[in-house]
Amino acid sequence: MPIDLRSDTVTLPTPEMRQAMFEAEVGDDVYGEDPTVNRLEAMAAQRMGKEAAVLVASGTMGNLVSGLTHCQRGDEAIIGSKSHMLMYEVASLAAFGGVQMRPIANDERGMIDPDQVEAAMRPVNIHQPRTAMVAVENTHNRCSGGVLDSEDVGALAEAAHRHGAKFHIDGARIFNAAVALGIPPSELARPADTITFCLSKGLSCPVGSVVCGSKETIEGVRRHRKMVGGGMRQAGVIAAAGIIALDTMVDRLAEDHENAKRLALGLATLPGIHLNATAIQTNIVIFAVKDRSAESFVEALQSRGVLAGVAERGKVRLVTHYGVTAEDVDQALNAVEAVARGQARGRE
Ligand code: TLP
Repeated sequence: MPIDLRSDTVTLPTPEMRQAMFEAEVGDDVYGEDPTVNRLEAMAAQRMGKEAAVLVASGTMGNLVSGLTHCQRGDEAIIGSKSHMLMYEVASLAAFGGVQMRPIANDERGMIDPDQVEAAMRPVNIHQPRTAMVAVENTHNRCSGGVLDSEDVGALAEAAHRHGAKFHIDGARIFNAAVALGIPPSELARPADTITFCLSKGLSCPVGSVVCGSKETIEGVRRHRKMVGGGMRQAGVIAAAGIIALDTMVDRLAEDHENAKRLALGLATLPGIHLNATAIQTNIVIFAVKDRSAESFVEALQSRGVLAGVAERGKVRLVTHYGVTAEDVDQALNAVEAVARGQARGRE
């Protein structure tokens, strides 16, 4: 079996999840009659300190239906230049919502500068779109799992709200951020009008994400979920795994963070590999390779039993998760070393 470090999306459900899915009490969720979905949504809202929540098929759908709820056609949304919403969601909010996406540079940690957000806010002017939403990502995927703290999100929310825009958090990995900071996720979600988090990544569920917000906002999100075909029926089989995830899989994310740190510190000692290992706070490690493409590096790793991903040009991504042990990390480091040294000798 290869060591699969491509993503935490490859995690498999735990035996307890499978059992809970098998036994789940279900009903038609579009009628609001699935007791297991209702339970998960109540739990999720409570964890995020919000009034309400709605289960969606994926993180991508959660971000889309949140954006559709906050923005009208012809509006503008301010987002990070390296954000998942900009890079990897097939321009869904532009395509389906007619929303113009306005990127602002993410720093190394995934933060965007609140002053730059302020400066990008549109004045009321007949020539210009309305700034309807500011969205940030926490943790930040393309910024090596970087974490925003309560002060960061507070400052961005304030900038948005001062100008009448809504504040959305793509919290696909918000539990990783909360565990890294040692605070409840509700503290990070507090200033957000909507927050999406994924059950299907480090929390190891087979499918599902949740959008949380005020009762009124979530009614809008639920309506847009239906519009994009995301109204599911006996979705309790999905929600059952989500309940187990929230109960049993959050605290253990600290292990993934330790493994990522171990991996990063090991990588930093290898020739031809560049990263700031001390900056790794959560479960995503991105490193640059010199004098060869990230694609060929990933291919060479694969032949040595390690699956990795390409983060961007010249950069390789490794993600630790529930299916990866400390021994796997050491083995992966050996494989990377062999590829890196082969590369240094021009042989791999
Ligand atoms: N990220 C995936 C890929 O799409 C890149 C991964 O392997 O990391 N927000 C963030 C920050 C994400 O990292 C992802 C998925 C999503 C949203 C979308 O979630 P899904 O895959 O459930 O649509």
